[in-house]
Amino acid sequence: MSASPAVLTAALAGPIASKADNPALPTTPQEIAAEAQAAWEAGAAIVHVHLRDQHGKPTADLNIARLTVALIEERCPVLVQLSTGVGLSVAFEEREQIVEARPAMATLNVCSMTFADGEFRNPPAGVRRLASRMRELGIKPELEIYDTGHLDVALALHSEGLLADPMQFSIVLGVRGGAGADPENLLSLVRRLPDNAIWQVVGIGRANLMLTAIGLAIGGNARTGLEDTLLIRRGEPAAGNGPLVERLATVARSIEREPASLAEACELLGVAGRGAA
Ligand code: KMH
Ligand code: ZN
Repeated sequence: MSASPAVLTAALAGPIASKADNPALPTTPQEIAAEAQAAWEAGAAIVHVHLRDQHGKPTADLNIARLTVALIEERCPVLVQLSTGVGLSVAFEEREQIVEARPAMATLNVCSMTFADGEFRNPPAGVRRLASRMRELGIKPELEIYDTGHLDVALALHSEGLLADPMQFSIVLGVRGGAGADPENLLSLVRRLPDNAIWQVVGIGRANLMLTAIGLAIGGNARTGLEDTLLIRRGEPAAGNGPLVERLATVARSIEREPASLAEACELLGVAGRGAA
């Protein structure tokens, strides 16, 4: 019996790095769409997208969001997951508006936390409001879990009826302020997930490859991309998201987990795609 397909996600740019850190980092809607296509062709079923304004700063501008989603959709049928994390400098009330661009998926960060040198504010009332709006719009939440307490808060939201099954978790390891990039942290979080949960590993920085490989080996899905690691290996900047996804797809295949097709990813996540298998 072959193992289940692995849903691969490409986090194309994130809100923090700039082209000075890696010239391949996409920041305009056109560049983001081109990178989404490269990630799709390399095996990603989902692209996780942060938006930038004309100065390269994180933005929740709905026109930019709508344009970016449309440009991606013109190029390929990959599922678009917009980040409601946006960037640490953007107020929660602006960030939550992003779901009005009606992506298939969007992130839901359930707790406030120290995030490297900044503060990531996710106030309880705002999180409830956003979860409820996403449920109303049929947008699948990607539940970003940076530590064990975040998982407990997500489960409480589920008990309140704000999150539909199956819950989809990103276990994020390696953010300073959250759980460290350590396999033991991964295992302890995975053990606490509900039985029917779907999950992926997000490994920030140098441990990206090691943590995503472990996650795939123990039955999870995995994310990579320039948001998570600017380097493809020590000292070598990644040439784009395509090569990072290609490498992750190779890891998945080598342990008999084919990258999930769009149809397989949609079925697993309970998300409506746009046709192609
Ligand atoms: N970089 C942070 C603002 C998300 O995409 O929802 C957290 C973040 C989470 O990127
Ligand atoms: Zn993100």
